[in-house]
This record gives sequence, C-alpha cells and structure tokens, in this order.
Amino acid sequence: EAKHIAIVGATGAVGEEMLACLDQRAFPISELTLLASARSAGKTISFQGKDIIVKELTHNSFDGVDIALFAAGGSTSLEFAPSAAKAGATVIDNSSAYRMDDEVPLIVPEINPEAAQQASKGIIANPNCTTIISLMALFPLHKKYGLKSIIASSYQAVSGSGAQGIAELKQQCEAIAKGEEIVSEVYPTQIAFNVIPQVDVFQPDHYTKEELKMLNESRKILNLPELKVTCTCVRVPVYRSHSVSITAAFENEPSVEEARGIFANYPGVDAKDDPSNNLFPTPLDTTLKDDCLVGRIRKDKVIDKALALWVVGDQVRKGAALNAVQIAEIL
Ligand code: A2P
Ligand code: 11C
Repeated sequence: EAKHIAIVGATGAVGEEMLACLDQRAFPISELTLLASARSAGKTISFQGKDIIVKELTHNSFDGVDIALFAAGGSTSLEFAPSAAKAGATVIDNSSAYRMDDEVPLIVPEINPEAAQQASKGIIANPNCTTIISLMALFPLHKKYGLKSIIASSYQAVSGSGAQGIAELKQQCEAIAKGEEIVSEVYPTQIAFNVIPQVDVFQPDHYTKEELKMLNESRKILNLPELKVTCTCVRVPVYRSHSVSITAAFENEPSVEEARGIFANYPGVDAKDDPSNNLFPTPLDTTLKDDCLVGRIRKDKVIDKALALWVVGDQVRKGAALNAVQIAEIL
C-alpha cells in the first residue's frame, strides 16, 4: 500500500539523498511532503518528474503522514518528532537525539530489523553513520566468531557535516589554489590539505561524542551490553564516504579467507581485498553506492583472535539516507 511520506530537512545533504533512495528503490508513495526551515519555504524540488513545493516545518505539518523521515539535526527532531508521532506518523530520525532512548529502536536493517516492532513512542532512530558502516563489516563476523572488542580509527568525509562541510572544503581548496584567504567556520581549523582529529564535541573523558556513539550505539544495535569499543574519529578532506580502520577481537579464532567469503555472501557488504594486486576499497569506490566494502583483512599482530580490516561506505547513503529508507521499507 502506497504511503504518505514526509521528509524534514528535504533541502539538506541527507534529505536530498533520501529523495534519491526513495526514487531509485521505487518506494510506493501516495503523497510526498517536503519540509525545511522558513528559509527554504517556497523552493521547488523535482521528484519523479513533478515539482514539489518545500513547506516550512511546523507542528501541524504531519496531518495524514504515514512515515516522517527526519534529517534536520537533533534540536529539530527533539522539537518536532513528538508532533509527527502524535499526528499518527512513524518517525525515522537520522539525528542522535533519540538513539539511546530505551523506548526507541536503533536499527540497521541487515542487523536487527525485528527491533522495529518495539517503536512504542512512534519513533525509530537511524544510527550514527560511522557506526553503521563499521557494523556492516563487523556484524557478519560477529555471527560467525562472537565479537568481543573493537579498536577503531575513522576517516570521515566532510559531507558528514552536511552541505556546509562540503562548501567549506571546496572554498578552501579553491582559495588555496588562487592564493586567497580561506574561511573556517564549520571546522575548528583548516580542513583542506589537513586532517582534524575531532568529530563532534569533546566530553569530560576526552573522547568526542562521535567516538562515544560508536561505543553506545554498537552495544545497543548488537545487543552486546559488555562490548568494548575504543575509537578515534578523524575528519579528512574527502567529500563523501567514511572509512574506518578496525581491529576487532572475537571469542573464536577468525580466518582471513573465511572472512572474505562471509562478506561476499552477506547483503549490503562486499570484500574488495587482494593485496597481491594492490586491491582495497577507497572512499571514491563507494561514493553513491549502497554497499560497504571491506579490504586490508589480516590477522592482527597484537591482539589475540583478532582481525584488522578497513571498511568504507557512503555515509550519506548507507550511513544515513539509505538506511532510513530501508527502515521505512520494513514498516
Ligand atoms: P534549510 O535548507 O531551510 O536550512 P544539512 O545537513 O545539509 O545542513 O541540511 C540540514 C537540513 O535541515 C536542511 O534541509 C535545513 O533546511 C533543515 N533545517 C535546519 N534547521 C531547521 C529548522 N529549524 N526547521 C526545519 N528545517 C531545518
Ligand atoms: C559526521 N557522523 O560525519 C557525523 C555526522 O550522529 O549521525 C552525523 C552525526 C550523527 O560528522
């Protein structure tokens, strides 16, 4: 049965990708409501040959809406998601606002689709992008070997910061090429030709919020409350696709050959791993692609019963928009 879909943040980087995913997956839509801030009200966005006028988000935006996809940041979700749920819509929220709420399922469809039954508040949360991409590689291994711990470093694209992050990298690259002044507003320092070991804000324990999302969200999605996770999240001057370098330790001895086969046979992930031919995935390989790619798979030389690996995924797509649309498909 076709659904009335609303997108909150339709003019943003993730909202735009949600539209592309709905279209490409031929999601059955009876009506499409596009919402953003007052700044965008009146703009038109074309979808499947029709021009749709963007409306300003208000508490009364959700009459008749079946599924509301939220991609306008945490404060907008906190303020407006309850109104959408009250109007009878199921909210799929891309922000971090509700992820750790016990009454809100946190879902990666390839991992825990059954959790969608427990949306008692009418809200389902879409996990953090770095966490989704990491778990797309780790979950199939967990099923086989039993995951015990994760040590990770991320290499995160500027589109993770939305349209403004993309604009800042572009401005800086162009300005540097011309010998002009750079503008740094989104990031604490220059991102072009640099890397910045801070994603999201610092917490009292000197981890950043993004790093703690990897810990807390992985535990919730995998239902492994004792899972150990340590992570350093780094912003890199890449437009799109996050990469994560991971050492994962297991209960049972893993095998490199077997791991490659596991990825080849699991939906949403694939192996691209052939050191003898210099084959490994890079962010450009997954840009605009649905699947996450895993390479550099090897036995870790420090940690027992552990694999080192490199996973890459389009974080605007699988890390955000696609994952949200896949949750809508479960509904
Ligand atoms: P707008 O384009 O009108 O500012 P991004 O993540 O790429 O920065 O996009 C953020 C999205 O969230 C945009 O669509 C933006 O709309 C929307 N947005 C931001 N703040 C609000 C708000 N207070 N109310 C509704 N939409 C908002
Ligand atoms: C980034 N991962 O790349 C962030 C963006 O909790 O989903 C998304 C933040 C989140 O900056």
